Amino acid sequence: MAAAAPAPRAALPTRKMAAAGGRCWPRGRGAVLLLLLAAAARAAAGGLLYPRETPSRELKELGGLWSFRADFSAGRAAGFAQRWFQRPLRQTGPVIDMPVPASFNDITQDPNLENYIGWVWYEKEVLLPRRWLQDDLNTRVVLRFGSAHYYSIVWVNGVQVAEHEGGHLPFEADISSVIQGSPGTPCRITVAINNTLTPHTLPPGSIQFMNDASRYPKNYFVQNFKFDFFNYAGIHRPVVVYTTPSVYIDDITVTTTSSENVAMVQYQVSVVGSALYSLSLSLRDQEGKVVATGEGPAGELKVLDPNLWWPYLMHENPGYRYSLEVKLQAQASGAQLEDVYVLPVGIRTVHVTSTQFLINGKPFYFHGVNKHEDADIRGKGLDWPLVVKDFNLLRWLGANSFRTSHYPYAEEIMDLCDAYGIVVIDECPGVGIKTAESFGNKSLQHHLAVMEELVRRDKNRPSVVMWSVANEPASQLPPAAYYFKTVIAHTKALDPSRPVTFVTDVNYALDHGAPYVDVICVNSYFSWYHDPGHLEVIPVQLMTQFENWYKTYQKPIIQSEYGADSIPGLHSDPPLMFSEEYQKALLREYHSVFDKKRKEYVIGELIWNFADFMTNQGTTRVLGNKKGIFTRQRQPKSAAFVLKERYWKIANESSCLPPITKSYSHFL
Ligand code: BDP
Repeated sequence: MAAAAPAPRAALPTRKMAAAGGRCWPRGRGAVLLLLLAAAARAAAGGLLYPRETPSRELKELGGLWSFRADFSAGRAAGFAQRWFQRPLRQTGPVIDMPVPASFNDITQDPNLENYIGWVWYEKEVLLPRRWLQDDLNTRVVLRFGSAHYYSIVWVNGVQVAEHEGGHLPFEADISSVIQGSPGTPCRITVAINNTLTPHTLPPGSIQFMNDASRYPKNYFVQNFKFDFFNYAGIHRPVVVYTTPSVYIDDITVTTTSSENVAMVQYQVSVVGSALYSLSLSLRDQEGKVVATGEGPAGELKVLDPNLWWPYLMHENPGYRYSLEVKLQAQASGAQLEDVYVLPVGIRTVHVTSTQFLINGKPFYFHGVNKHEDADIRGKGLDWPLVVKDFNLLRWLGANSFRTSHYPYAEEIMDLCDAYGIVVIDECPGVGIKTAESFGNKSLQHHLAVMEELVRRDKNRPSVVMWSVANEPASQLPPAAYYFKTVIAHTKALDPSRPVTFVTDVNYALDHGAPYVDVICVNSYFSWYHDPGHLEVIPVQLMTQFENWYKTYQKPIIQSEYGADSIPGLHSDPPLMFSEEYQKALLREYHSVFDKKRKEYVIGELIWNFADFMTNQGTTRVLGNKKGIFTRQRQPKSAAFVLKERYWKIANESSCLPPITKSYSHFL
């Protein structure tokens, strides 16, 4: 991009700098290390329950139009120098309307905003209910962001309340003391967001200055990264303000086991605000009947004849969830307080053997997709019509699973996976880790913190059956051994109940991370990136791939990516690359090998990709990546029908419910 201004040489502010109004930029290693330590500390602290309305909690959504201003100044730092957070944004200069949630990139006709790198500013003035604002020490008011890309600083009425590194995951701030005593006056929320990537962010990236004046304009710079999707930025997920009592349920952790006709739900509840409290729990089935009760911050609930949580197509009633109502009674400042939180709970088990993936003791075969959060205009912003359309397409296709390639998806999407029984491999934003620098200690510390945030967010979700800590890292580099050993051990310590993997495209004999995973997830693009046009190489190359991996590790294998680009409407027989026929033929060649190997140790196949998606511009990308079996507008290409036929066939073969298509006919 041609920048009128020098690029943000050091784009991430330290906490101190932000508190001081952001006048200085961190320079050396120390500043970033401090930042990472702070991130680690933040990630470890407290719970982050999804905000829900309950008898004790109120909620206000802040979606809609926000004021927006990108800082095009030299160094991108005018907003901090002029303290834009201290007054209404419109008084600092021209603002435009920006929808939230949405990426800002595709909303205007301005190519400089589409490709903008640096700080952008968002602002919303909100009238909060009077009862939240009275000087009432017993109400806590919390401002929560579902996600913002990538580095965020938040002020309320000019006072900094939050700072968060990383997109794709939620963060929140207690704003009670900042808003008290001003009923009737709108409260001003200002957010500064920076989308610059560094070698130590997830995903990693770097700013490159093009100093050759004979080839580039003055102050020209680009952002480099090694991942294949457009680097959308902005406030991508819902922003809400919600209340709790001042003594509140901070976190709940639930794990489940089951045998024969009995299930156990182990729970742990943490409370903040007082040591003088009592907790009672009741578990209700979908008819509202209480099936088990408990007391105190930790314990076990016994459920007789449980309705297990089953994946889609494995049971006639998939995605069964109980409701765990947690009730807190506490004393605070002489008052009796009550907090209530209701958590959906699915009872299911997950086990991995050397050849199988078992859900509730039954072999589970992943026949699914890889997705992206991506669509026209809204970019990566959460969009309900798109979300529901995608789930309808998934179920039409007969897909029972997806991987959240290559970052955690919105909580609202995860809720639907839980509800519909769509099984999830939950991936963190560890994509494009390709340089030795990104395997260093700074990056490692940050990766650990991100895994903490992800596990904290999704640990109670029955749909999540495995964590993926990265996609296609340079795991052939020697430092990858210690790096993945550490990240995987840390993830297992955070959550001993789920297997952990990362997705590799490195040769089985060179991969330093594979010894630490529970399931081998391997990507390959035979007859596409390798031997392009030669479909006949697939059977031998794919067979060799599987046998080598299995011989080396004796662990079950998922083909976590395979596919081919196709331009919808482009036809060729015999099949040539980029035609719909070639995409279909390539899939079929892969399928014939899967069919042999799934009788042995191959436990899944995930197509790349569910839908076409936007990428950086490049000579191999035609308005984005076209490996979707659906277009970006969610219309099926011919390959979608090939997969649909296959997935329903596999489901029928492996289901305990003959004939399964009958029970699910409404999706066909
Ligand atoms: C794989 C990556 C994925 C890409 C895909 C492709 O994991 O993110 O989009 O290749 O090139 O290597 O289509």
